[in-house]
Amino acid sequence: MTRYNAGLSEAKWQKIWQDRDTFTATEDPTRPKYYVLEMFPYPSGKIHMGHVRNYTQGDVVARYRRAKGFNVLHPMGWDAFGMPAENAAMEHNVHPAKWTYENIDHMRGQLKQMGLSLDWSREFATCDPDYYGQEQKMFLDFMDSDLVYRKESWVNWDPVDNTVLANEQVVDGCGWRSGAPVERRRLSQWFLKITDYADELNSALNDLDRWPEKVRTMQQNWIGRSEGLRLFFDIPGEDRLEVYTTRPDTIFGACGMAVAADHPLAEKLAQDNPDLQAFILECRAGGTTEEAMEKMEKKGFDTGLKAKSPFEDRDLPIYVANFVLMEYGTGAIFMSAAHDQRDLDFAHKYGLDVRTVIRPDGESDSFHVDKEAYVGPGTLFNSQWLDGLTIEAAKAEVIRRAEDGGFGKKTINFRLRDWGISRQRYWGCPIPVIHCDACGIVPVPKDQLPVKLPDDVSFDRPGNPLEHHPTWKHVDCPSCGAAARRETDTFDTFIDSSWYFARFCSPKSADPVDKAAADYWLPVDQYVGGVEHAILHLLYSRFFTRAMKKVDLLSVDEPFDGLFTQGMVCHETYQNAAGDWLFPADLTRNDAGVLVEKHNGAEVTVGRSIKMSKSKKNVVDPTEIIDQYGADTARWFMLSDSPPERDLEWTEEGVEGAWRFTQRLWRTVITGCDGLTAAADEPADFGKAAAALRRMTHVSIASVGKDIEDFHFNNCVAQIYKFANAISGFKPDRSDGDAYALREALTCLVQISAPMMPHLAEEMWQHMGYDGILTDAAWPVARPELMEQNTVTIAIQVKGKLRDTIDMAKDMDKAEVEKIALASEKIRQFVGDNPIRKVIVVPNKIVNIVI
Ligand code: ANZ
Ligand code: ZN
Repeated sequence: MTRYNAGLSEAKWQKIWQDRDTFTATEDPTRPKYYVLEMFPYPSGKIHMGHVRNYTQGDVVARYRRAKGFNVLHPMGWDAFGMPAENAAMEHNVHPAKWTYENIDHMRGQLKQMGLSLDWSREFATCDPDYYGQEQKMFLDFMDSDLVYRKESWVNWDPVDNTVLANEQVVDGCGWRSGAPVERRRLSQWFLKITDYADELNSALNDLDRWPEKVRTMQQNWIGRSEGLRLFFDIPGEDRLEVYTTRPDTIFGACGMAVAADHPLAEKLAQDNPDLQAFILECRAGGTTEEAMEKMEKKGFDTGLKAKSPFEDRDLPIYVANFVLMEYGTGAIFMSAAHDQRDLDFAHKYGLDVRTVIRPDGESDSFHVDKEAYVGPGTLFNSQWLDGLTIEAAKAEVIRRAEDGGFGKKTINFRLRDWGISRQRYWGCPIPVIHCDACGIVPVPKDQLPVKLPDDVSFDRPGNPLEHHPTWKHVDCPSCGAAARRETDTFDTFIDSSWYFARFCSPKSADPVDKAAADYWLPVDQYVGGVEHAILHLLYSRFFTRAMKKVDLLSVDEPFDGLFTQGMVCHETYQNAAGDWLFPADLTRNDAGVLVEKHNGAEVTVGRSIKMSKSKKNVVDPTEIIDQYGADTARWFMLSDSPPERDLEWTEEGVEGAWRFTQRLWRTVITGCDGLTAAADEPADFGKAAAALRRMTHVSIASVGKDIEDFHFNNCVAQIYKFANAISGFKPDRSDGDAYALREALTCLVQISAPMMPHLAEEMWQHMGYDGILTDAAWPVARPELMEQNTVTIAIQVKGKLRDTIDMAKDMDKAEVEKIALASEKIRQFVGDNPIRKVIVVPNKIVNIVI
């Protein structure tokens, strides 16, 4: 028997699928649709094992749904704008477009080798002018619909490279390239009004019941809805100060006020206070990331001003503090030292009162906070008319009195900020507006879109190449004709990935989307991707879907009905004596079986298994695996060992095991078919073994289908192993029943392994003589009546000792069971001539014969 040749067979079937346009999807309202999407890759150069895992999982779902009769859309594209292309331009002097499209060509080839059931006719890259031109058009629609605005805001500024930095480009408070400490600067930036949808984006999470709970929680925390009070404090001689608090119950514990460095009051006071001015500048150094804010030492500057507590005759000192953010709430707070750790540390540092106003149950009124703030539940005290109330009741009471007195307003606040989308970079989608001294901001007329990136740019100095370009930004104002300037900022690349799923519905449309096509395909039924995108990408896509609905491009609110987040692919790490990391491919085992470096035989230190990463070199190149073992082996291994949401440990042994199984499956089918002729019609009678095999067949169909639907691919793998063993163990006699059962089993084995190992399955299907390709065949139907266990194995005891076991029909009559038991040859030997005193029958289990 010939071995299965994965290399030949995979190329053959990939060509057949391609020639037949097997995976090209067309809208067909008469059929139910199923849209499967994996997060599209960034074209970094080559695919990695994380991609293989992600796309294999999606492909199993897509192929299964297709077999179940769905009209499946399973597209692929490229998230192609972003910094790495510009870095390549700077480091290797290659144009970002060339770098990007060459990477895409290479990676497309790699993905095609995996045998994914993708509709390549819909492919696009977000850097295609055709795509980003539509994005620009949509942005103009958003402008018309009041979803866009421009305002000054703080950015990370690299004072050496003279450029704005994205948060990711700030490493430990310094610019990633220059290494210079980052400053904050105010620049005019474009914003999308995601906060208009904050409440809805939050509440609609409850309906996303096909999303992982943890992702919904992360989004909820990010949106950060809180209910609290805006409370107004009078300051003699100044405007009243508005604070936002979620703990109005602690008002009698207030020890002082704090305002942000960018608060109007701080800015005003700084005008004739150089020390305060210096303090404000100090606050502005050190980047805008939340992490940076979290980490820094909490500092304040006493303004000398006092605010009046609204409920009692007490003055509260006002500080400018570096931990209060202007962008959150009102940019001002009252501090309650005893019930907030940050406030407590601040109070200790600056000698403010610590007034304890909440005591835990069981504590007396002498309870007081010293070093550790009390933030748990309890009862109010030291608080006049709040004394004795619970925290919740006290909050409500303070809110009521503040509103009645006209110095407060109950409010809902969100942590979510509007989305700043301006990037001072070249390799992104140009923002389609023009700045005219006479007319202000003028949108580029739609018939002049796309605003294309210029090709001739240089990266020889820091900053934005579009800004440095000699001619590109100089245009005439579309409105008055005077000399004007193009916007040189480009979009945050998260915009590109916020609507690509919609573009796939009609990738060639002359509008951002063809509404009929989008109405047919959306929402995405199953989205698969990494949990690292649990917050931003998914939230932005949810917002974009709503914004696109507002401008009448879409009809749905939510883009992704089902979401699955896959685990990572991990591998052991290796180091030589000098501590350098080593690639697994550069190692081998010596005669003693010890892992050594190939080139010098030196022993290596094996470290624990962690996520594959280039920096630790614990990576395995998918292409090498596919060349050596075939795509089906790689796919099978990806699915086999761990539940798909968990991390998977990549091992050589595991891959070899998967490869051996492809060979075994092949042998099982070839051997099984050898000389097998089975009637097309189901015979009336089946022997015991045939019935058992049929039960296995139908149980396998049902459980593998269910496990695919539930993303339990490792269980599918386990079931297919069991099923293949059962088939190998089946020795058919010459009866019609046996032949039929065997052929049925082999057919179904091939069919249910197809989503995981599509090439091998096609080859086996062809070998079995079926017409047409397996990928077009329907998923087999599991017949419930054949899945029932209708025999039981009964233990036969003589005087309490097990002497025989007999398979009998389930739920048989007791007298009948007794008769069969007594007729057994073995039992007759043990009973001999002894008179039978009693026979006890425990239904479906035991027969005990007492002699
Ligand atoms: C008084 C108070 C007493 C507070 C207490 C907390 C504990 P969340 O839940 O995140 O909404 N806060 C408000 N605006 C702020 C800003 N711009 N920068 C820094 N902190 C700010 O948190 C709301 C709480 O965070 C508010 O409630 C406020 O401090 C603080 F025992 O007010 B609290
Ligand atoms: Zn003008």
